[in-house]
Amino acid sequence: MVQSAKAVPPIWCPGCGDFGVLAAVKRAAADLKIPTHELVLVGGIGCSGSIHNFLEINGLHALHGRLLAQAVGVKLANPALTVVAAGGDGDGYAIGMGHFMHAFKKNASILYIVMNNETYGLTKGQASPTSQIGFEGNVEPPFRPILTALSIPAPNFIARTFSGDPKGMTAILEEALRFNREGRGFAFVEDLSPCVTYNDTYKLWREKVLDVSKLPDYDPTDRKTMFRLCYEVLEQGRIPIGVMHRPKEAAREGLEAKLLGEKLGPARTDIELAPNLTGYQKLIAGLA
Ligand SMILES: Cc1ncc(C[n+]2csc(CCOP(=O)(O)OP(=O)(O)O)c2C)c(N)n1
Ligand code: SF4
Ligand SMILES: [Mg+2]
Repeated sequence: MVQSAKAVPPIWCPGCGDFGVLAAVKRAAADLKIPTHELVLVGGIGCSGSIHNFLEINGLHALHGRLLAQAVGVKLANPALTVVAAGGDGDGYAIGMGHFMHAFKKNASILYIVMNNETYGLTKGQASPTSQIGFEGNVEPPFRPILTALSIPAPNFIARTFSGDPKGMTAILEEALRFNREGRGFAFVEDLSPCVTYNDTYKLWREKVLDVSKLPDYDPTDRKTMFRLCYEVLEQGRIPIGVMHRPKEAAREGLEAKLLGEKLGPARTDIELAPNLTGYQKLIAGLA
C-alpha cells in the first residue's frame, strides 16, 4: 500500500489555506534534512487529505476518519520512519473522533496535522464539528480540540498555527517533527486553514488570533495553566495559537519504544514462518 510517488500539482482552489500547510511541511522537512524516503504522509479523506499527492514522499490515502490508526501502524511497523498524518476537521473530529482521543494516550511518535476550516470542504461546505453556530444551519456549539487535547494527561506536543502566518507555522512544525524524531511521542498541530470557497475566514481569523506565548502566565510545560489561558482567550472571543504543551522531560516516551524497545520493527525484521507453522495450522483447522 505504501508507495513512493511523484508529486502532482495541487488541485486546491486558489487561496485555500491548505497551501500554507503544504509549504510549511516542505520547508520544515527540508530544514531538518529528513530524507524523502524516510518520510511517510498518511492523508485523510477531504480536500486537506490529498496533501501527500503534492509532495514527493511516501504517501498513503487512508479511510475517512481512520488515518491515525493507519499512521500508528506505519510507525510501529518501522519506527525509523518519520510519520505525518494530515486531514481535516471533519475527518478528525467527527468520524475520527475516537481515534483522535486515543492518539494522545497511545502517544506514538507521529505528527498529526488537522487543517481546520470549520467545514466539510470536499463535500461542498456542510457544517463540521468545529463550525460556528449559524453556519449552514448549525445549532450546536463548536468543539474545542485544543482544550480536549490539553485535558488528556500524556506527554504530547500540542500546538495551533494559522495559514496566514507561514513563518510561525514552519517553526512549530519543525519543533513537532524534531519531537517525533527524538521518539518523545505524539505531536498534534491544528492549523487554522480557511476554505476560501465555502467558509472564507481569513480576515476574521487574522483579527482574532492571539499568540499565547505573549501572555504573562505562559508556561507550556504546565497543562493546568495552559488550559486556563486557552479557555480564557476563547471566552474573550479570541483564538489561541502557538505552542500549548511542550513536556518538560526529554525522555523517549513514544509508544514504539515501549512496545518494541530497540527492535527494528516488523517491516525491517526477517520473519521465520517455520517455528509458528504448527500453531498456525491448528488455528486454521479450528476455523474449518
Ligand atoms: C466513510 C465516509 N463517510 C463520508 C464520506 C464523505 N466525505 C468525504 S470528505 C468528507 C468531509 C471532509 O471534510 P474535512 O475532513 O473537514 O476535510 P476538508 O475537505 O474540509 O479538508 C466527507 C463527509 C466518506 N468519504 N467516507
Ligand atoms: S473547497 Fe475549500 S478546502 Fe477545498 S480546496 Fe477549495 S478552498 Fe480548499
Ligand atoms: Mg474541513
